[in-house]
Amino acid sequence: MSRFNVVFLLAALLSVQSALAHFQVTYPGSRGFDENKEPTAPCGGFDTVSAARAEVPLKDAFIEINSGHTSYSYVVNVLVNNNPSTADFANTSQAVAVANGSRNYPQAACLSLDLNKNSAIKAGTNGTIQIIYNGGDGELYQCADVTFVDNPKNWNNSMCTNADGSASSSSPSSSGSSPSASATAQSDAMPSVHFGSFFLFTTALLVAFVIV
Ligand SMILES: [Cu+2]
Repeated sequence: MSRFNVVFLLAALLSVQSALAHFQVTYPGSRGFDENKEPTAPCGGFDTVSAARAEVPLKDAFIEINSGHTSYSYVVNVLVNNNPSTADFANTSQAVAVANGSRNYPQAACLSLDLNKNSAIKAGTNGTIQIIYNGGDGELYQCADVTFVDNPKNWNNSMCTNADGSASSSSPSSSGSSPSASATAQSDAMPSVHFGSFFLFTTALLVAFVIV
């Protein structure tokens, strides 16, 4: 194997690792996930509404994500619309924030939603939940197409967990203030490497040094 092939292979390995480390929506299901398209607004490269909608409760709703970054900020918007266009997502009278905050641990995180913040949300309305996530390598997007109801058929509260072991209550404070996650907010300016990629990068450099 030539030196250039080795270097190319290592570079390819690194970029795969980086892409896999963004974030995923684990509950309820995302409209679609492709790590390479995740930076594409408004829905990570998936512009067609899902045929199958998850039923989400009006009270104590949450989005569960799996984060590859150790430190990140997030905003969750809800649009009450059967089939929002890209322009609708950019319209702040339609895309209303129901959660925002930041976390300082990787993997599972439960993002509580305060659906009272969007007055268009009523029992029986269809909507799209947009998750905007920033782990330090730019904004990333995912969407979930849902129907809001009082008593969802298959909603599972036990899916709301936090990998740092912190309280996994899915209820936002009754005062309607920001979710408790904002209490842990820190500077997002902190340089953020992908989870595990620094180790891989170091190993790759050492291997390249030996082979070349
Ligand atoms: Cu990333």
